[in-house]
Amino acid sequence: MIMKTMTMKEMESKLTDLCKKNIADCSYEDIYTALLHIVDEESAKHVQPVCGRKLYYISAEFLIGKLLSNNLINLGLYDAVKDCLESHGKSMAELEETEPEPSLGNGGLGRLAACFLDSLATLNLPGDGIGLRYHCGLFHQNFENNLQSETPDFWLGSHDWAKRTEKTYTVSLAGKEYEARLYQIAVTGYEGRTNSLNLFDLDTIDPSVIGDGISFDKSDISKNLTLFLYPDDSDDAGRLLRIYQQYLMVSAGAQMIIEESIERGSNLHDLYDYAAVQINDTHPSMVIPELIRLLCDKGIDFNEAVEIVTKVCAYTNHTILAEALEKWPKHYLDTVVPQLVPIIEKLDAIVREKTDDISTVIIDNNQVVHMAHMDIHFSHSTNGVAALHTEILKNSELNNFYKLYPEKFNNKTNGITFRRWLLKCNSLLTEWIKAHIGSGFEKDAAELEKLSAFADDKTALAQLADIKQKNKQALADWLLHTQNVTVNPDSMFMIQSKRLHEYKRQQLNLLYLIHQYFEIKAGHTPMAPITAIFGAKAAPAYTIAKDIIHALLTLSSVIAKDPEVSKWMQIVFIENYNVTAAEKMIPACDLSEQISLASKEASGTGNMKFMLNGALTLGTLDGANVEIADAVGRDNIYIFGQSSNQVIRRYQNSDYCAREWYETDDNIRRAVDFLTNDVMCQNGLKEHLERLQNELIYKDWFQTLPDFNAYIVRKNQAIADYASNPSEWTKKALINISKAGFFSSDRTIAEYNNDIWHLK
Ligand code: 26V
Repeated sequence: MIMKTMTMKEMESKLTDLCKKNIADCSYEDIYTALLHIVDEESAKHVQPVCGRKLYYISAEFLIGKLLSNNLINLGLYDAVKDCLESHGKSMAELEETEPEPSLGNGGLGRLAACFLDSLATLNLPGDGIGLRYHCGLFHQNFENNLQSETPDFWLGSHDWAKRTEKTYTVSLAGKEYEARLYQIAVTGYEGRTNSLNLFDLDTIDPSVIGDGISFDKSDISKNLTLFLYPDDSDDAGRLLRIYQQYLMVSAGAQMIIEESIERGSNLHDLYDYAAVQINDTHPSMVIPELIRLLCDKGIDFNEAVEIVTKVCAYTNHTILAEALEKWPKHYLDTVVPQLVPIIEKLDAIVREKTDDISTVIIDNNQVVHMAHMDIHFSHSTNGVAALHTEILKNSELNNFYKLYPEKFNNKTNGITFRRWLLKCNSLLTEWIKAHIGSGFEKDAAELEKLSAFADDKTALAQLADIKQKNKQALADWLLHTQNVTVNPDSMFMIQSKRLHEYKRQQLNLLYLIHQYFEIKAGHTPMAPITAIFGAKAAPAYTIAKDIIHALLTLSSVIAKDPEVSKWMQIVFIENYNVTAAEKMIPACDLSEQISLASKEASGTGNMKFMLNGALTLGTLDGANVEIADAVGRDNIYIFGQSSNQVIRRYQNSDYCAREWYETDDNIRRAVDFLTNDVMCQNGLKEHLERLQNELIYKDWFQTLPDFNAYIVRKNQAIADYASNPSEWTKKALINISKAGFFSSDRTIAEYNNDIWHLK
């Protein structure tokens, strides 16, 4: 049982006092505001003094999602609030709709940061987040005429979780001084301590500089600096703005770290005993030279400052995609942060002194600054986020660094918080688990293993199947309510939800669906009706990603209009996919699509959420899929496609030619040709469909075509298994749930702490 800290009656009288009226007469807005107050009061009781070292997790993204229910669960107040509302004819679901979602992240990297904060607080570890208070989170995605368009997402209302403080830090940007104001969001642990997410902002931000859609005047940083998460970086002004944002976060954060450490007794020579800094990808990398600069200002010798900072900082790499590793022309830094440039130059000189290997320098011979290189040289730890990813870093992408510093490299396989991704989003499954193995798994996720004792228990399996069915019905209801889409809950739900990127290969799924369309037309119907559900936003300037969305939406219209096909398959593309949508989709999924090109997905975390909620994975041996496959065994997962070694070899030899595959394989040609046939062009835009078709035939950077036939075979096998032996399918789902414990972010954070941070 979740620990309860207030009875229903106590909650009722508290809410009535705060709202000054009967609960039945309150609006949801009244109740939400009162609960914000109660959560504040309760979470303040769990703030604890820091003993010894404190962690600062610096990240440009914290994709926290809605906080109310999660905080209530973590504080043991959820049941009291739920019962109280229900006794007055009100529902938690409607209350949740009142809260705007803070979408302060793009995808996995930001969501991981949010899961980590939850686990730090739950494990009673002193660890705060440092980031930015964006006024608009990730854009709101709209579909019109089967095309994505973007509008700003203003999440800040009159009542939100980020509390303004009186604390400000002066930050110098392009030689001018700005005041970074600290806002704080309380992070409540599950029966644990309260930490803080520290978000910086300027008081002078002015939303009136926003023009059409999400365009805005980029000239005046005092008005636009924290207006948007990751502004468009397709031009110089956008890229410069990104550096301005990063430095605001890093400089205010570094000042805060030093100030807090001094307050707790540090003389700065011993900063390592007071602070650990985890750099989440390269966006916060400037914290290294900034900390060195601040220490030198306090009278510490440069070489000692470098040593101190190297001991304090650790770096996490989240991708091997070269285009995602930040490198800035040095003249950008000359403009934005001239105070850091001499320090970065000195660091580069140290590297050049240490090694002749030009591939590891910080400032290369074209005057480009490599942020990841600075991180690896001047921090004590570099980690990848899944076993395969770390091996690829060590053996290929960062091999030259690994040879220099083998001791720095380590793996930390990602995890997810079970509070949000099980307790909050799937109460039926949570109750079922408790009824079978007790509630120990809430604190120790490894206890889920005990479920394996029920793998052949017919009653338990029937209940589990019933829960999945109810969750599918709930998703169907939600889709009707929010998107006006009707789906058949008796069909098989196969879900691919994640950012839209060619390496994640939503286009492979698209080609499969076209293939199915042909098969159904030819009378070869699938063994069960299928519903393919997508959730994905494409970066506003990423043309091909938007073309893939267009093709999927167009195909969805084509199928919907064709009764012969729509009996058997439906495509649903959920508009504006976000954490809230994920919480509805994941519990309802039968088949989880994790089909990236092997070697390209660093880890994935959606794969873990689906598994925990009893979906089976259809995936390549990529990222954490490899570890999921090892955990559940090959009978309980559908693996297909080239291996990462095959892919890496193909890239090395440059011997992949998409056109040859297209010309020699009938299945491939039939599906690719369909993209621009008459029926598609009547429902969509030829220019977009043709561009995608040409991309697939002449480029296909992420090798969709070589995996196509293997994907069809495995996916059809999954459909056949699902349809022909439901109880065997549910048994596989049970085994997946029972093996999900390893993927708890509590385990990940415990490993970071044992190996890197050493917090008490
Ligand atoms: C960023 C960009 C930006 C420019 C264009 C292409 C591109 C492609 C990928 C990225 C990803 C940046 C880092 C990132 O978000 N990595 C994700 O981190 C997750 C948490 O560790 C992990 O589960 C995902 O596999 C990984 O993609």
